[in-house]
Amino acid sequence: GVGTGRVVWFTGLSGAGKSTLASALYEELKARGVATELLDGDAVRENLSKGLGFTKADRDTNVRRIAFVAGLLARHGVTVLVSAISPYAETRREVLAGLPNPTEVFVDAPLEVVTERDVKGLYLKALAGEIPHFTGVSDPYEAPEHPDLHLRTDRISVEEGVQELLDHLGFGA
Ligand code: GGZ
Repeated sequence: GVGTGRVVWFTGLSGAGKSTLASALYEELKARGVATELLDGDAVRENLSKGLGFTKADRDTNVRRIAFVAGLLARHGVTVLVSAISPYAETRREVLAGLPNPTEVFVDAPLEVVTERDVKGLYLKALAGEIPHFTGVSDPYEAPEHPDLHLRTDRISVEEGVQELLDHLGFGA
């Protein structure tokens, strides 16, 4: 391949902090002159995956599209940061296995914590039965059993999480 591309794949519940960590890492890498790109669930669903819903089939399609683009970029030397719930372990395993230098990051906060945070009010609606197929409430989330990195966002700050990521990825201090 061209250069030293890689894919850092953030998986976890809605509100666990995937996008926050991925965008903070993105800024840090950019500041260090690293060619980097961010594929965020929200932006992807407005563009690349517009029209897809939250059935298993649609989520898997979304995840495979993201992985396809991530692979193209990574093979041209880009450090690609993916932020998507990607709730199905087997689908994650399959797509990550096809990507160059993959790192699976489990962005983990207990359901009680994300429900309490409820940044977008989605958990309240989901618990009221107003959102069918809501991850963690009425739809599965299969946590990674052996992630490359496991970040408990209810226990560490964004800054600490970014530092762990930088250390793990070999960007040092
Ligand atoms: C989960 C949902 C749902 C349902 C809308 N289940 O916290 P958010 O709001 O900004 O991020 C969530 C996003 C999930 O999209 P992903 O592409 O990451 O999901 S997947 O990887 O499973 O394809 C959430 C919002 O969309 N959202 N409905 N039913 N999250």
